[in-house]
Amino acid sequence: MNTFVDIAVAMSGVKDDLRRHEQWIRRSAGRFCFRGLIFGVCLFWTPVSLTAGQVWWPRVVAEYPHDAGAFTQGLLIHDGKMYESTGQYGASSLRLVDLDSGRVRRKKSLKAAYFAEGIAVHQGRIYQLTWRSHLIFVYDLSSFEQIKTVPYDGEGWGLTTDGVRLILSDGTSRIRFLDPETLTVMRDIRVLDGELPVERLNELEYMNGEIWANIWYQDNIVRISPEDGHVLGYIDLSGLAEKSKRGRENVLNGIAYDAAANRLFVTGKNWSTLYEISVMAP
Ligand SMILES: [Ca+2]
Repeated sequence: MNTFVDIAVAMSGVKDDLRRHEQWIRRSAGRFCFRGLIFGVCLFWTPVSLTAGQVWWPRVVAEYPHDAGAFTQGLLIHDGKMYESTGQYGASSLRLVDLDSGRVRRKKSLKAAYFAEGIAVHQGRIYQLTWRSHLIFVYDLSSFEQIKTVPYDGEGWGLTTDGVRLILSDGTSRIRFLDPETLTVMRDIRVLDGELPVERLNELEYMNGEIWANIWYQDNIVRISPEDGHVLGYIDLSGLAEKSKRGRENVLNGIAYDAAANRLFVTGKNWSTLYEISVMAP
């Protein structure tokens, strides 16, 4: 999600690294086998838990300018308008962004003490997480006037909504469902790929009955069942990331789905391009 080497990352340990490595091997094997099938050379092995059918690829529909100064931590579309939350201490903001030009139409800057994270819109209000301040800021959607501040436990990374509950990630494999009024936890799930937890879940988007999540330092989006947290599949966005990354921290982050128009957008931290994509199952 944010700065350079984080202590928590360093302490996540060999077990975590082994898990990620194993996940990578299995995913790579899945891609290899799928591509191999296309060329008629992968006839001998199919990975056990991540099949080729679970990895989707993007097709770029359109490209739009994106503020390369925006350290994107939250992205969404509501009533055809794009909203963005940017992070970093001293640079955190809530923005209304013109989709076509990338220009910022309205901006609320946060105090330097706060590192902004994910955002979600619910009933005329926009909710904005802070990384480690244990606070959610609630604003009027049209004016960005702050209505209230609500405490919550743990870190805040990604936020979205299924229309009833807020859905929150905190950098682990856990996703919490919160009551939008009280911010109390109604239920939670662990995101598992087979039996392996998927850690570092970051920016979120609820779409078509699924939760989609960026994974910090990965070029994949993971599709998650909101019912029990099992992984439904991945979208491989390594091609876009290779084009857009300018440094280690400029990772893929930001998913916005316009349900009314059935349009899907992705970007990354400090990327100069916002991509409208469609995804294709093999
Ligand atoms: Ca989002």
